Formats: sequence, C-alpha cells, structure tokens
Amino acid sequence: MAALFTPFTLKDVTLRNRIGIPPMCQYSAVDGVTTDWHLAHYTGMARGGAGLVIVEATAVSPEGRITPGCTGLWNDDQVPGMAAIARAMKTAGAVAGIQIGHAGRKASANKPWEGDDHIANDAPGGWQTISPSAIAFGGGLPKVPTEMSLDDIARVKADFVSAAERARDAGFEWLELHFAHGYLAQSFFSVHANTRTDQYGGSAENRGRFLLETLQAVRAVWPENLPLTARFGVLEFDGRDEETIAEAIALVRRFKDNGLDFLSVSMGFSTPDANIPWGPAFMAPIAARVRAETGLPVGTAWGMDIPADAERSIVDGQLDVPMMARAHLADPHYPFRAARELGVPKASSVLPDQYAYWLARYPGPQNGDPID
Ligand code: 8CM
Repeated sequence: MAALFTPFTLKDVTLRNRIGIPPMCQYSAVDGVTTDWHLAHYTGMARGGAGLVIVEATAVSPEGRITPGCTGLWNDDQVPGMAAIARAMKTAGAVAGIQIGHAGRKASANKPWEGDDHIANDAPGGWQTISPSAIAFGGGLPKVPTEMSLDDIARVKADFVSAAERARDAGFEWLELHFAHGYLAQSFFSVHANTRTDQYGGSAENRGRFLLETLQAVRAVWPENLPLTARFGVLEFDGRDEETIAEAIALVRRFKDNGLDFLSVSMGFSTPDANIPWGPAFMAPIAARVRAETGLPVGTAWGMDIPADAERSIVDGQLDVPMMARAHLADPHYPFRAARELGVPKASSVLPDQYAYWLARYPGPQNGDPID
C-alpha cells in the first residue's frame, strides 16, 4: 500500500489518508458569511477523497479580512454556513479543518484577480489596517498600518478565542491558527514588520509572544481531544534564513510545550523582496528539519502536487501530511489520480461509493480494463 494512502491519527481524529488540502481563499463571502459557492467547493473537494480539508483563512474580526470577500467567524450569523460545510465534508469522509487568522497590514485588499492591491481607506471595502508597527508591506500593499496598542493586542487575542469557539461549535475537528504569510501573527515574529520596543518586539522571545499567547488562549477553549495546529512561516528567503529558522524552531518548541499538535510549515512572505526557490517539494526538507528538531508532526504545501514526491516525503520521514492546494482546483478528485499513479489497487475506492462503483463496474475505453 502506498504510504500516501495510510491513515494518520492525531488526538481523537483520524485522516483516512495523508492527503491534506490547505486553506485556499475563495473571496466569495458576503459580510464574512459563506455562500453556496463555499458549500459546493468544499463538499466537492471532500468527495474527491482527501483525508483533510482545511477551510480558507477565516477572519477573527472584520478588519482582519484579507479582502472584503473573505469569510469570518466574528459573529454568530457566520456559524450556520460554516456548520453546513463542516457537516458536508465529514459526511464525505474528510476531516473538517478550518484556518482562523487576522490579515494585519495586508488586510483591506482587492481580490487577487481584481488587482490584489490595497483598497483606499475612503473607498468601499477600504479600512485602516493594524500591525505591530507602523510599517507598510510595500509593493501593491502600501497602506501604513496603525501600530497596535496593548489593548489592541488583547482584543485580537480575544477575537481569536471567540472565533475558535465558533469553529468548535460549527463542528470543525482540526483548527489551524494562521501564523504565516505576512499576516498579523507572522508580522509580530518578523523583523521586517516588527520594530516594537515593548514586550512584543525586539528579541525573538518578545517577537514570538503574541503568537504564543494567542495559542495559549485558544488552547484553553479548543477541545483537548482535537488537534490544535498552526501554519507558520519559518523562513523568509531573504538572505538571513539560518537565523530565522533557528528562532522559529525555538518558538515552535514552545508552541509544542503549550499544546500545539501539528505544524504546517510555510514561508513568511513578510517582504516583497524574498527570493523563493520555487520547485517540486522545495519546502519538504525545511519541514523535515522542523519535524526532526521539534518532534512535532508536520505538513507542508508548496510543490507537493506530484504524487511520487508526496509519497517519498512520507516514506523518507520528512512529512506526515503533504498538502496539495491548486492540484485540487485543477482536479477535485486528485486523490483518485494520485492513487492510480502510485499503483494503489482498486484506486477508485478512494472516492465515494456513488462514484467508485461505476468506475470499477464496466470495462474502460482504453484497454478494456475498468477505469480503476
Ligand atoms: C493567497 C494566495 C497565496 C497565498 C495565500 C493567499 C491567501 C492567504 C494566505 O496565503 O495565507 O499563499
């Protein structure tokens, strides 16, 4: 049996295989409330056979949305739509995950296909952003954020807790804290974004404080028997990566000591000047180092789409859950394709009976063998 199609258990949750779908924003919500688009999108991917499907970056407060079309869990009206999505994904056999986050200085932007740039504060969808320090990201995101006060920091941590409670009430079983990609939490950790001189800036310990305190606060309300995870950028590809990785690994050890169960290893995206070595499975060795030096199970997205690469990452002990994002946009039944490529017997059995039976039932068109 291919390792990619072996189960993975974390706390009381078992993924039917190692295929994870990381969060992918759909920019299709209205006032943070999901629409028919989301229900069909997530249900379709769950029916495709993945073990874990993580719902897109969902804002803990209105000003924490990346775009005005992002989903939210800052009020109770947003729960029923998310509950329907979690239910449908579980019925399809996937573990229902969700990422909660705050976009910080990258918030208040247009949809990627409508510019991907900041919306002026006085235009519809524009709002004043917040961040650890009053430093703009740059490029197409030039708005200078307001430096957060200690009250702001306490409020956002409380917003994470409320959103986690709503995610729990909606029936999600895997919670991912968004500590990556240059959004608010990553900005606290990053020297590119944080020049504070109080207890939330300066040393690596201080720059990690917001992340650690948020994790601790969420752990107190997230059920002990369910995985609490984070996506965290452990390097920036900015020329000082060895230092950043060492600081990040020290922080991840503290996350683990405070109840983190799994890390989705990613990049910081805190500077527009990063030099990212895109390529097949390029993050896998970095994730493997985090796994080896922290003892936490890990996943990573980014270039994991080739089934043989994903398989090797598990066999070689680099990753526990490789994540494939855009591969599932191209083909929501990607796990079926991966199973066929890896020679899994009765590959169609990774799909629901409603599909699998018919794929195996009749001779296929090419050589007379059934499609699986
Ligand atoms: C969009 C494109 C690419 C990314 C992203 C997003 C949105 C949120 C995020 O990451 O965390 O890597």
